[in-house]
Amino acid sequence: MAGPLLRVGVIGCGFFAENHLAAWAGMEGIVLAAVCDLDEAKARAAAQKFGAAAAYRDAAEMLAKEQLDFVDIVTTMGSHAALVGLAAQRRLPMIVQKPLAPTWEAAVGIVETCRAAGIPMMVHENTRFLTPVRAARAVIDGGEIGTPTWARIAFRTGHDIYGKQPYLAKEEHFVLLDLGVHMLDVARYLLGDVARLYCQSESIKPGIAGEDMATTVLRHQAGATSVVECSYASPIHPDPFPQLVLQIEGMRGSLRVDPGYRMTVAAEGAVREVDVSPALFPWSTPPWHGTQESVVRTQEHWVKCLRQGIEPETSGTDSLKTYGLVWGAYESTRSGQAVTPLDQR
Ligand code: NAD
Ligand code: 89Y
Repeated sequence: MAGPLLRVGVIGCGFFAENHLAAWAGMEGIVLAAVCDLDEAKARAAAQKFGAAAAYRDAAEMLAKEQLDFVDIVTTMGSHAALVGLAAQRRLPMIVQKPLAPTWEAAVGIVETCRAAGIPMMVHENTRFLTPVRAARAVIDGGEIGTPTWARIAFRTGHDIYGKQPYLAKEEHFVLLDLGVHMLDVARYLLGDVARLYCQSESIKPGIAGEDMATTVLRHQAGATSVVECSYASPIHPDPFPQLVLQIEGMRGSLRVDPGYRMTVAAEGAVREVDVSPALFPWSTPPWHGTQESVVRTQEHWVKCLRQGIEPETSGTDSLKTYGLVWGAYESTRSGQAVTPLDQR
């Protein structure tokens, strides 16, 4: 551990927080000081399971009573602005789960609140921290496939995501905001920022409020084109959930990440296969192990940046570029036109 112990308070002890809590509990240099959930039984169960000393049902009370170094907000997006406001009043650094907010304006407001308070803030955008995504970026950075010209970034599934996350069925802005935010961030991470985008989306599953399939075409500032596919309505077999698929073509070669954590790199007549399997922890629960490892890597990145006083990769400011794509995609779907990302206007 490089530095003093850091005390974290976690707000939200639902489905996905289990991964955050397991990651904090196992991380050197971190004390899981307190947990909080509106549902007190969930907070108490989480405190007991992950060894937090205190459990609260009111976030304001937790922040008032505990001596925390930072806060981890793992609630759904509708509560983020209020909780960020509470932490910012106490000038507490914070990491906040995606989606940051239900609207573009609210996302900008959250980032501005943190900027005005002068506190570090990072969006918990874990997909770019997946082992296969980091491996693909390392191949690009190494120059093996040359300058990227085209990419496909796809997450298509028919898995019943509504079982664990029933709130998703009610979101009017659905797959682009829930999943698109991950995939669009990966597109930015691998190919750089975006000049223009075009999107088409559909609502396929009966009874849901929002779109569950979206195809977005991005023109990156460096000249590459990418196709970002998001679908929760794909009756495919075998279903790769929750794995993404990547194909990146460059001036000298290409790479593919296929389900099963296999990366194939083809360049200048040679082909090599790389195992890009995630690490397993004692608490990993396949098929979620890839996502779970990315949660650990995301939280490690946040702690490293906090300790060193450097801006995280997915700081609030940086993340607005991703949310500018998400809300640009919604605008494009409505208008039928290609648009510039919202943050560039
Ligand atoms: P959930 O509904 O299971 O849990 C959220 C919890 O927050 C609930 O227990 C609720 O009582 C609590 N809560 C809400 N408002 C609160 C408040 N003001 N104070 C204290 N507690 C409060 O939701 P979930 O499925 O765990 O999702 C949480 C977030 O994680 C969502 O934004 C979701 O998109 C995200 N998520 C991310 C990934 C990923 O891969 N990054 C995967 C799944 C979910
Ligand atoms: O909510 C989604 C996310 O963030 O990544 C995949 C997902 O968990 C759907 O289950």
